[in-house]
Amino acid sequence: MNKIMKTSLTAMMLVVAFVTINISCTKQFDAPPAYLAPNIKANTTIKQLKALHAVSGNIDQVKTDVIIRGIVNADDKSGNLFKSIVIQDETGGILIRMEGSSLYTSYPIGQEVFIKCNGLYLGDYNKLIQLGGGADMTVTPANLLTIPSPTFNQYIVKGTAGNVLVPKNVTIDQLSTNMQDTLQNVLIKLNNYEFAAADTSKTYANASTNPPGSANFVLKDCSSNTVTLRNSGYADFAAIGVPNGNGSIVSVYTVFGSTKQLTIRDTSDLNFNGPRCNAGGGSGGGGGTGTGTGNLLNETFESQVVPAATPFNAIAITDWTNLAEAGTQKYFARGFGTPINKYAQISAFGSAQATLTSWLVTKAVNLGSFANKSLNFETKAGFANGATLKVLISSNYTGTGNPWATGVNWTVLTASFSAGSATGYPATFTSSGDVSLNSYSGTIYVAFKYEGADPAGSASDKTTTWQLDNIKVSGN
Ligand SMILES: [Ca+2]
Repeated sequence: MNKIMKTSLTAMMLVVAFVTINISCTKQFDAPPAYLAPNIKANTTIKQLKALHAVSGNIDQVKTDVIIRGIVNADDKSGNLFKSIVIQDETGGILIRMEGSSLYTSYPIGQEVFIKCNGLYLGDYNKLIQLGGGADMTVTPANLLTIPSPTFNQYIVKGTAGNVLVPKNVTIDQLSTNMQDTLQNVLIKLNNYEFAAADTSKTYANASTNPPGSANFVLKDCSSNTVTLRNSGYADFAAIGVPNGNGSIVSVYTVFGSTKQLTIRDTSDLNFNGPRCNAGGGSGGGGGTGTGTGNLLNETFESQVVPAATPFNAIAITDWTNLAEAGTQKYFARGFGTPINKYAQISAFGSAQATLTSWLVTKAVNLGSFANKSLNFETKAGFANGATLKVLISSNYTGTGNPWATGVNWTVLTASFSAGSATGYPATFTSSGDVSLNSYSGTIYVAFKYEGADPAGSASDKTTTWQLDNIKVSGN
């Protein structure tokens, strides 16, 4: 090739490169970068991988090109898990031991991961199978080590984010302590459980001891079936009082030897707000015992899945109601910041709906026999131009159907709301203050009602974006 040809070829390549850069820059202003699926496929199920670890106490190194795929069902965000995440596929689940903290910033709940297992190690902690990065053979039984953080990208490839896992509805009899049980490390839901009466004034764990202590609770159902709930003293909910009613619990199913054990991600995994097993016909049965501080509802929205870009997910919490009375817009799970804080968000902005009225209603809250009961929540109003958010309470809503149906009585509660910013978002959330619920007893529902408008033109717009977080009902 002569020199002139070389020069013109280089010039042409520069032109091509310039055009390419220019196109990609323009594109990024229009839309978020397209998601590129990783060029990797699983060749082994989690069940098949676990079968390579047949004897409890052994350490088995994976020596072939095994690739598994799973969705993260639990991470270390609340601190209840430490240096680990849990993933599941259609065949089972497995705990992944990983070095480092705040793993959830890279591997949050809902994240799809592919793991290249060649060179990694399988072991078990009292029969709960785990995948790790090494083995300490100097102790008996040998100790499975974490995957070192500099090698995360060598072994773990991230796929799609924001996958929604629906917990499997199971009964206690379906759970076994066999090491190869396919429900171990899988997200499950048990119904009609409650804390023992003697435990109802306790906190989730012992946060105030040094070091903080974990706590085991024996949960029981109304037929005297039992299951152990284990909470870490390092969990950010360790100091919160346990709920006192009866209901469903979502958790990752684990074992400790021959004990069936549950691991929750956050307190929102428990929905113990119904009447207790032996509530009888007495008034207020099923509520708090009146001792200690009762945490009757605590919704932080942290278990919601928030993808990096649209489409976002409508708020979906067991036994909550998220419906539009006029228009079609629902409350969405959104988040902001690093690490991300998640909340509920509603806005008529860009909806082109002349009238928008949307309801977000909590699950049933049993106020029990506490003398003092109060509601707290936090709001932030962005680009405020008149759309309102109100908080209401009902004693006769049933938890299903339209909250605005004839015969359902709602009372507007007085609370402090974000004053809002007309040009953006306020820097901080505004606390509602303690809203007294002392004139209420028994089962109640709390609703947030958004009223906005996005008609043709902009003169009558009421499109304020409201953000809502940390909804708490407590008693003492
Ligand atoms: Ca939150």
